[in-house]
Amino acid sequence: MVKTYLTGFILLLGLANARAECPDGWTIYAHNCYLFGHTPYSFHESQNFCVHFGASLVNVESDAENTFIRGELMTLKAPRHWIGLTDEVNEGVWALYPSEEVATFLDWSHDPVWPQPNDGLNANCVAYFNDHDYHWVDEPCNNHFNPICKMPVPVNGNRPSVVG
Ligand SMILES: [Ca+2]
Repeated sequence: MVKTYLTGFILLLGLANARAECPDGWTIYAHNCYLFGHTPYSFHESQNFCVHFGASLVNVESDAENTFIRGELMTLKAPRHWIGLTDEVNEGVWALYPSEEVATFLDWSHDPVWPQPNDGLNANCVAYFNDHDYHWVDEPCNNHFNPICKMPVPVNGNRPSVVG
């Protein structure tokens, strides 16, 4: 009897976990899944890469989320990664991509030699740079960096929620 309950409990735990899981290779943080791409693409190719998975280039929306991403990049010793932020539409107005909402959180590099953003009309897309302590740098959108994709944790609607 006890064993039956225990088995049921473990099964229930397994299903509960399955309901809040990211696909293999993705990292969960605060109800979202993140993919740190290993292949460099242009900014727009990076967005296509993310859309292929039902995701989008990451919109970094808070200090906490930024701290999470920077920690992951430092752990991975990753080089340079695009995020979903651009001033392609209005130079100097940094908007989330693709929504075009003006960003309320920014984390430009305060590098003493190359403070960011610093390239005006030549650089309309934004990336984390390892050589800027994983803060943000404006870059030409055709440069090739790895994508960071973000999507809500998938809901497994076809799985039973409770096991009797
Ligand atoms: Ca610009």
